[in-house]
Order: sequence, then structure tokens, then C-alpha cells
Amino acid sequence: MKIAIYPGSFDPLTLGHLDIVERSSKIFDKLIVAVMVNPHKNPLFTEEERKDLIREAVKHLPNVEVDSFPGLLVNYAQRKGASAIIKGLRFVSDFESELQMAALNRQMYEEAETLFMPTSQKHSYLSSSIVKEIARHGGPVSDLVPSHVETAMRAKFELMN
Ligand code: COD
Repeated sequence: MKIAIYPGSFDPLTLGHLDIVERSSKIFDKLIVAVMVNPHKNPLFTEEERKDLIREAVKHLPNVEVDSFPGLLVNYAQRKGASAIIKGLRFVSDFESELQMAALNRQMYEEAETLFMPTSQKHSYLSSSIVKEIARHGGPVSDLVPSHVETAMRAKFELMN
């Protein structure tokens, strides 16, 4: 069984992320969308909230699982028996850091190849931080995130105000 991991912060999942999930789930027997738990970051959504938002968005994709992991991605990939790590690419700047991580990851665990999937043009400008910034100020995000993510963001920002 060919297993791939699509890691990220997903704080929160955007339509850009979902596009990468849908396209890469067609290539592998199983795709694990893995929320990275980073104690040095201060996310808007908790680990469990992020996973729940992703689960709701991928419920039409039977071969997609949602999970989370702390620490090194390669250790997690090894535990899961993954043969590929999927990274979405938007800008040249994404490529620079991703190439470095891909080389180091392969050095630490050569059973998993990093595969870069280019963003769809309509999502090329999208990032979780920009979406949060727009939503925080009450701007429109319905074309940028699934509707349940929009609802969850609005609820968070209302609580904060
Ligand atoms: N279109 C296409 N792809 C997109 C879009 C979009 N609009 N938006 C984001 N993406 C891609 C990103 O490029 C990334 O591949 C993925 O989706 C997740 O994005 P984010 O923003 O949720 O997540 P990041 O960038 O905060 O996540 C970074 C990782 C967790 C993937 C990275 O830090 C990592 O691999 N960490 C593992 C820790 C580790 O092992 N470190 C040692 C490395 S040598």
C-alpha cells in the first residue's frame, strides 16, 4: 500500500490546502493529512480543532486520514510506513526552504521521497495567515476557505473581541 503524508500547520485549512489534498489523494492508496504540533507556535486553533476542521473538509475522500504529530516529520513518516511526503508549492520562496528540508529529510530517512505539488493558479496567493488577517477584520473569506472553517474563524474572532 502506497502511503503519503501531507504535513502542515493547517491553522486553519484553506481551499489551497484542500486542493492539494484532493489532487494527491488520487495518486496514493492512503493520504494522511498530518497537523504538526509545534510548541513554539501560538496557533489560532488547537490541535484538535484543526483536525476536526480538516476531517469535515475531507469527509468525501475515503482514502484520506487526519492525524497530528510532534517532533520530526521523518520519524512520523517512518512510524506510518509512508513512502512520500507531499509539499505544496506557491512561490519561489516556498521552494528554497522546502528544497533544504527535502534534502535533510532524505538524509535522515531515505525511504520517503518529498514530492512537490504546484498550487492551482486560483489558490496561488492563499495562506492561512492571510485568511486569518482578512477574517479578523471582518473581510470576506468565503472564496478562500470551506464554509465550516469560515464559521469557526468568525466564532473565534467574536470570542476574542
Ligand atoms: N496552495 C498550495 N499549497 C499550499 C497553499 C496553497 N495556497 N498554502 C499552503 N500550502 C502548502 C505549504 O507549502 C505546505 O506544504 C502545506 O501546504 C502546509 O502549509 P501550512 O502553511 O499549513 O504549513 P506550514 O508551512 O506552517 O508547515 C510547515 C511544515 C509543518 C510542513 C514544515 O515545517 C515541516 O515539514 N516541519 C516538519 C518538522 C521537521 O521535521 N523539521 C525538520 C526538517 S529538516
